[in-house]
Amino acid sequence: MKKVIVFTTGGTIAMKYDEEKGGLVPAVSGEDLAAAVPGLSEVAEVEVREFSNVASCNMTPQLMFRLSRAIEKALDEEDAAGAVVTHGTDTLEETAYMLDLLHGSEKPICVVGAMRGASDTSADGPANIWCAVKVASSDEARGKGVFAVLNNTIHAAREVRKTHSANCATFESPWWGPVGYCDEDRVVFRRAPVGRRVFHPAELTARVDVIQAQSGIGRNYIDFAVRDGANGIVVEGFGRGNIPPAMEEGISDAVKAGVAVVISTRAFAGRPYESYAYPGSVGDSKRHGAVRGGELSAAKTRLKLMVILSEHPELARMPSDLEKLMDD
Ligand code: DAS
Repeated sequence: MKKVIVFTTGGTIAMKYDEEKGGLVPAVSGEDLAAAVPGLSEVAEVEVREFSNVASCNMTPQLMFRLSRAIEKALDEEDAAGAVVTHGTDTLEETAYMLDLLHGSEKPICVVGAMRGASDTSADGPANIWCAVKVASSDEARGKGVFAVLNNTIHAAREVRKTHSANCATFESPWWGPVGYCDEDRVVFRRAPVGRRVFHPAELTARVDVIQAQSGIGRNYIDFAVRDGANGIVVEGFGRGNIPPAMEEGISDAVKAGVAVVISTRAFAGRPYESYAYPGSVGDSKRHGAVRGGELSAAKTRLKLMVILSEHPELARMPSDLEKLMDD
């Protein structure tokens, strides 16, 4: 029987209703989480390692990086077939993507959460964990990177988004759809994530801020980020990546100060591009020193830029080389 190492980090999946506090709070240990899944021992030999027990709004890129280190070390153990991470759903897609950026081995990693607490009626945690362990121990998932596995569907870490604040079918991969599904007797992939790139920063040292373009805003948030010590800024533009023209001079000064500026899009899918030539267009931002990002959400563009600038800080001053890495 294959062995899967389950890292628990917290989230609703490990929460119960607290009468006194009037809401769900962290309450379930890693061991109890696994013990509550009927039939899990028939899927794989499961070893639980508690990493934390927090709501996922407490996760930071540094914690994600440390989690990645712990998982990669565990997966170096010869008898480990794969890993599962239990996680709050709010930032699940960020942790999954950070792990994916750093994951070079063939062994699958599945990040799993739940929309209902362990004490709620029809808690979805046990079924989700069962599927995640099944996928992590499957041959089908090998060599394909990191996944979010919930509601019987398998999503690529790079593509998945939380799309509903409460529904159990919240995770979707807008535009692309899931890569596969987990059934009672099998794991099925209908497509493979392509274009994964793995990075090897020694530490996560770069700080990157996200600034969302909103109608009528100017350069002040950009100026603040630069003054406050950001190494990179992701500007989440409209549609094709266009932004209010009043932000452009701020971008120019940020780039002159050695801060990398990457344009992403507020749109759910698609990539920014220099289709237009008016003030505030991506072409204009590039003339001011910015770099075009790719199809990633702003949150994931931020994580990728953090990882890249941590490994290659010199790229902040090499826009065309940085763009080749960011626009993929
Ligand atoms: N409690 C939230 C979190 O920790 C939501 C969840 O897990 O579903 O992210």
